[in-house]
Amino acid sequence: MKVNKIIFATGNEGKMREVRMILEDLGAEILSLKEAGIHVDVEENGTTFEENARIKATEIMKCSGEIVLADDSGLEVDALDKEPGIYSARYMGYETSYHIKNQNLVDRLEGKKGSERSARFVCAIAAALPDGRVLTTRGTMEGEIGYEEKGENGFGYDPIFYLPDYGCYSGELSLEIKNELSHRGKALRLMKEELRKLKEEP
Ligand code: ITT
Repeated sequence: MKVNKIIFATGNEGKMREVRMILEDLGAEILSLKEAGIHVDVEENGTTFEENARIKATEIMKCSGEIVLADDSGLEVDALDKEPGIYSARYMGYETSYHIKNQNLVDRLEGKKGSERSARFVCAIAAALPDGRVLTTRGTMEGEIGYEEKGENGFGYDPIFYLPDYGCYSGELSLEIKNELSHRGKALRLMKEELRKLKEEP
């Protein structure tokens, strides 16, 4: 099967930077929605990360006819019943700045220490193929919610996500290191293997 053009269905530039770097050696052209000239707003009304990724990828595949990858990702905070979870982008409203969202999560964990602040980033990736098949992969990155924002890199909740094993915040990681450790990096590398297998198919 030909795998020379892939659309990654996201409007998030931070994600796109990570994706391009990881899929670079697949030898395929990777286009964002904007670059592919697609302007559809897909309603992510699933109840799991996987379901949302499948909905998004399938919808965009139908209007483009190309292989489409989509991810759904988010932050699960254990002490908050895994909030914001699949609502991570919508948490406190799409227009609310991450500075405010991050401070709100820190405030809600007041009085909690160490492992009581445990959290993880989750990423599910779906690939919708023109022949109707949909493949999914998942990756996670474990950590804790810190006490204040740190670091200028990354996006979203990266500045409050502390990695105890590395003694730093996700917002302090270079793109290269974040891609090695992150939920999206792990899920994408698994998906890259699936895409390599597809390339072998007649
Ligand atoms: P698209 O739907 O267009 O891809 P989005 O930002 O809405 O963009 P999601 O629905 O997957 O993407 O929401 C994921 C949210 O979870 C994202 O906006 C961040 O708030 C958070 N998030 C996911 N991965 C993250 C990461 O690597 N670093 C920081 N925050 C992340």
